[in-house]
Amino acid sequence: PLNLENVQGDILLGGLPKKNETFFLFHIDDAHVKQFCQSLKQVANEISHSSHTASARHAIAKNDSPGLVDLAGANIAEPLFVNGMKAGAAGDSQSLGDPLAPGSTNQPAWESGFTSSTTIDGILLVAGSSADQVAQKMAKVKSLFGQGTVTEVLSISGVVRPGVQAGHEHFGFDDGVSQPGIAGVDDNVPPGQDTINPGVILCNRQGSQQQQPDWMTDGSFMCFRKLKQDVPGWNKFLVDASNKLGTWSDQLGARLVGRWKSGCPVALSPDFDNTNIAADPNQINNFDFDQGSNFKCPLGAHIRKTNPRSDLGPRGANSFVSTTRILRRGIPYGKELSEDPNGERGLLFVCYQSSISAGFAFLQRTWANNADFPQSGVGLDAILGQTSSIGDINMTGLFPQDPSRPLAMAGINPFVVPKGGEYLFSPSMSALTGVLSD
Ligand code: N7H
Repeated sequence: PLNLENVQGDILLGGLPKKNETFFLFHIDDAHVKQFCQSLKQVANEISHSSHTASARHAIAKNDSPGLVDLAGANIAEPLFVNGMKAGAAGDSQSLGDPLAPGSTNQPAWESGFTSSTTIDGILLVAGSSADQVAQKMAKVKSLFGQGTVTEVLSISGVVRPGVQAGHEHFGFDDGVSQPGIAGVDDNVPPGQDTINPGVILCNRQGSQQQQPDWMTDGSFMCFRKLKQDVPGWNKFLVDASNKLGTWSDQLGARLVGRWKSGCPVALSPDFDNTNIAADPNQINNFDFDQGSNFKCPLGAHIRKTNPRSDLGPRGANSFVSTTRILRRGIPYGKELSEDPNGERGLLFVCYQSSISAGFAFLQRTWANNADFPQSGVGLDAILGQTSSIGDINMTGLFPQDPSRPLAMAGINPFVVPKGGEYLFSPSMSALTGVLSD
């Protein structure tokens, strides 16, 4: 049976409450791997597991480090993790479709920390109820790493949006609405929220797609992406395009996402934002898509691309769609548009899964970036869809009155731009205090 206390706190049971969160991305000094590993025992004492509700939590995840490769012994059956998200022939940024840096054939147009030659070997994440609390806790945990064992590559902080926007991402949509329930972990999963096998999220459990070395049992791969959002560009596009096309900006936005800003699904309320539906946990996820049709929800809407529900056949824990599910644990970053009109903002996207190739990378490459999924000619995912060259985005099905009418987002840049990221691994608590620190 699952031992929840063996699983790090950000993964199951909705993660832990977070208002502020800092991600410390570090390199492990080659000459000090042993000391680093020894310090993990102390660090693990500060790490919360799923059955705690402490307000701080940390994930240690290492990629590329000589230490982990040694410890792993046997091969890790996830080449995306082994090779990393980084640039270059072996890295995954190209296959994800991340736009290339000007003049480069293999370097993504990421911010410098993520392309630095100092590799990201691990990430420590601390969350809490204020920036001060997080800073203090981070300083404490960092002090537990042995002297000279780690160097900072990047430190990135996120913050939940203020007031009524709490829980909403920067385009204004309620986020974290649809998450799968985990069999044996989540009780009373509301209707429409599928229950998936624990092995879709945790390694070597029922439903895992890959067999990993024993020490990885109950760990989970973490995908981290810094995604910049062009909020004024998105808002302007919605107004301009909806004026031209005879709809209004909120409806166009809702149809591109598949939900209104409140979280109400367009599949249940195609014509207006029904906040009663959004407020009712028994309704907000209780829908399917009209198979093959886009009358209520466009086939290319973000939530239909990333969770096609019944589009591919009957739902249920053993359906194909259930093997692609992820647990999303991201947080917005950057100031409010009203406070800092020229500042950068977006989403520090985090998700957990037992297989990156079946989870995040599959959703991005095979569905979001595929103009012919779930049906020929529906276009890229308007939020996430990308090809390595920034091009036009075309979608059909945006207009309930005339579903074959195309919307061409011609000549504009996508509104979500990747700034960097990495594939990491969050080991179980017993691996942290045992095999990884011995
Ligand atoms: Fe998405 N958005 O604000 O438009 N996402 N997402 N996402 N997303 C969802 O159900 C958004 C991103 C998924 O089960 C909602 O929580 C933005 C990545 C999945 O019905 C909204 C960004 C990936 C779901 C957004 C972003 C996904 C989902 C609806 C980047 C993985 C659940 C609210 C800046 C590859 C689908 C909710 C389901 C929902 C937005 C990123 C995947 C509003 C702005 C990178 C699986």
